[in-house]
Amino acid sequence: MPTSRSAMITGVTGQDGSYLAELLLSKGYQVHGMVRRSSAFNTSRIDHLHMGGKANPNFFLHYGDLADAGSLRDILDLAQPDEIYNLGGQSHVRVSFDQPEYTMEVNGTAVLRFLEALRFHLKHGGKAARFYQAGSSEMFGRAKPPQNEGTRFEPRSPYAVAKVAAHHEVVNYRESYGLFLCNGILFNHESPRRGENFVTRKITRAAARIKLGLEHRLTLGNLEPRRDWGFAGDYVEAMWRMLQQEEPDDYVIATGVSNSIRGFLDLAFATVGLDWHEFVDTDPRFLRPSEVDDIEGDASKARDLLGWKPTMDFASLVEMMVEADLELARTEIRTEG
Ligand code: NAP
Ligand code: G4F
Repeated sequence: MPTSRSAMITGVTGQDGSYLAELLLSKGYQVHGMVRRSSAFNTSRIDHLHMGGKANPNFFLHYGDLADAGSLRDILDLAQPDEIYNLGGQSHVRVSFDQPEYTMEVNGTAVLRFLEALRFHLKHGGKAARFYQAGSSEMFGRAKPPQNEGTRFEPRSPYAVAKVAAHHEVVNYRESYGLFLCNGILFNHESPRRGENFVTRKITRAAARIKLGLEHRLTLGNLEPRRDWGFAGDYVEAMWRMLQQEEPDDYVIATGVSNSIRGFLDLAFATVGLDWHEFVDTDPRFLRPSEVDDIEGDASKARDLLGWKPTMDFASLVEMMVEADLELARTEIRTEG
């Protein structure tokens, strides 16, 4: 049985999971990450925590899947977590139109499955755990900005519909059973660890590779939507703060500043001294059947109650991501001789 505080993270192999694992380990937690089985290695974002000479003795990985109740129950039983962060899911909005049923399964129904597993765990003498649910600004859909905790959800994708379902499941279980359950409503957050098929990373990676001659063109979809982009490292701090409060609640986490895809392109290509208009094509295959045009969050509740505010502005975020992708491209060139 663990003696220090223990946390369970689903989605530990993802962008947010990797930053959160680092944060919790730095605070002395024992961290139990759930990893889904894949035919190829899927742990590159966390290998520095569990492999080689620098492996952290407080970091444990367990096979499991949000579609599999038994694995959830087993990990709860083994880890006896004080805190649970449910970050796992099908996180790509465009893909949710291609896989709507699967998206509802792992982003919506799985949250109910997890909450039931938690109730089972408690009924059978398991430790009471606080629970964080990874909600999204996509839930606001076409609601007018700025959006806050009181804004109506108007979801525009199977992804967002599933996240809205999960949000209400968490509120319902909190009210019905008195459990410590929180919804984070997080606006877009990015980093050098962002998946390569999200628009920010797609752009920073292409800008770097075009600059170094590894690629020549970048093809995107709609360049008009506006997003409120922050740094993922800041956002996992907010998740942790939510679970340290006296009472469970729901919080919007955002920077309060929005930019368009065009604005992101301007800064990313300027960082490498290029004009994006010369390199970018658009293709309808990257369009969505319905789009979220404009989101910008009002995180004043988080600022007032959690003492949280973002540390990185938009320009620094873009520059950091481009610099990281330049370094990766240079390594690729060196490796290939
Ligand atoms: P991400 O990088 O795509 O990571 C998603 C994680 O979920 C990965 O570890 C993935 O495993 C895992 N996963 C997928 N399907 C699973 C399943 N069936 N069972 C167990 N694990 C599964 O996403 P992220 O950006 O870190 O986001 C974390 C969470 O926050 C997601 O739920 C996302 O929807 C939500 N969110 C993200 C943002 C954002 O801007 N980043 C904003 C609001 C909300 P593999 O590595 O094996 O694929
Ligand atoms: O980078 P995106 O795919 O992120 P999106 O759809 O805003 O979702 C992300 O943030 C959400 C928080 O609000 C999370 F809940 C979700 O899990 C995910 O992390 O697209 C951003 C915008 C969209 O308007 C999209 O239409 O960029 C536009 N876009 C234009 N060209 C593109 C592309 N998006 C992608 N992925 N690829 C393109 O080529």
